[in-house]
Amino acid sequence: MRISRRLFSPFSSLLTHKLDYYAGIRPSSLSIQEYIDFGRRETAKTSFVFVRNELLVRLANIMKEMTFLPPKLLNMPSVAQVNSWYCQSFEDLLKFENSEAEFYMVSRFNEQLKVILKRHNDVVRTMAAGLLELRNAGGIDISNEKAIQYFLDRFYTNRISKRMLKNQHLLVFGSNVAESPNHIGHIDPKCDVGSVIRQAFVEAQYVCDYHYKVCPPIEFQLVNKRKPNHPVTVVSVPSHLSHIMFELFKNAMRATVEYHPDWDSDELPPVRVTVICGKHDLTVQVSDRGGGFPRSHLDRIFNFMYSTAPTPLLHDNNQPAMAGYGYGLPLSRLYARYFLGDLVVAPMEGYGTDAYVHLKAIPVEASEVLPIYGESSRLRLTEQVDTNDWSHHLPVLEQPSLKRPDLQCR
Ligand code: W6P
Repeated sequence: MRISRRLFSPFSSLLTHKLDYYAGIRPSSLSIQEYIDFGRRETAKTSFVFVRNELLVRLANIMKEMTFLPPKLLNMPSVAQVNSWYCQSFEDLLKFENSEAEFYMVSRFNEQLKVILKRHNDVVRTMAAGLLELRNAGGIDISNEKAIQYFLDRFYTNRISKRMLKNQHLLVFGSNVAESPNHIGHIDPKCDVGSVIRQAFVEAQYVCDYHYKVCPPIEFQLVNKRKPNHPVTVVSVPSHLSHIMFELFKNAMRATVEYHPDWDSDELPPVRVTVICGKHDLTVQVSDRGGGFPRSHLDRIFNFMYSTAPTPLLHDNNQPAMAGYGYGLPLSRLYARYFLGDLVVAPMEGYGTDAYVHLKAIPVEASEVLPIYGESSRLRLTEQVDTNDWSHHLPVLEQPSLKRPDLQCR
């Protein structure tokens, strides 16, 4: 209570009341099919009514969780900054709470959404800065590291979902223009998986060549079990898939190149990509022969704390950084899980690594996974439920070190 009052000090009691009200409503999870139907059937006005309410609900649900973060973290300047953006956006949306769905009101709402999207552009980077501030202040221990990871998974999932809602609304009913007339907002009902993956490979190849002057080739196999000899298409958000694949390719390429120093591109073992489209699941397997790493390191490749590099090693000339310096993998897994897919990494130490991306192949089955604020999430954030009910020695977790994360282990 003390925390929430401090955090929302600029907030009137009315706003605090509204926050509690909207945080008490469960977010409505939509399936990809529902997003499509919505885009086809609804109007700018009905969409306005739905999006206005749903954004307030999703915002309030995560803002409420934020108040239960360790106070040490909440007090870090960058985290306070992020929090103030959230408060501001909540207030901005509340202004439309009782508006009639008239044309000019809907366009004002759309302009407001654009302002909010822009305001929250740097949330991921700013939260990362906040974690660094906490680390430099010596404020991280294992118990709150777990709570922080739990929170960030939910916080970023929530962010992905709100941006999806806003973008769908603006692309389908606003003046923003979709990538193709066949798209429904960000959704491509006939997403050509093979071409998205190849494009992501080319982009990763560019980054890899830039960093290492060499790059392994790709070996590509695509099997359509549903419609043999047809291209694999799936109803999906191409930007999410391409984000995930780009990240996986950078990791696979980096491992391959660093495991074979001084080898030329044409000598390097290829990154093998296998795409299988089954009845329910579409699976993409990415195999590298980059030496793998011990299974005990699996936790840390998805750990936000561990992946926070002290100085993001962004390259000069605005070139994107190579794998391993950022939130690529943990965020990619959230993108995959957002519509009930997954990202699984399976290392074979001494040889290489397999990564699997699973996506729902059936649009009605692909529904949003959204964090819901409640007693259970509050407990996970505040109680240290560190059960010790197995006999093996619990691994002594290293403090996240200040050196850059080291995915490789030879
Ligand atoms: C590695 C580490 C990794 C992470 C994700 C995907 C592929 C790979 N390969 O060595």
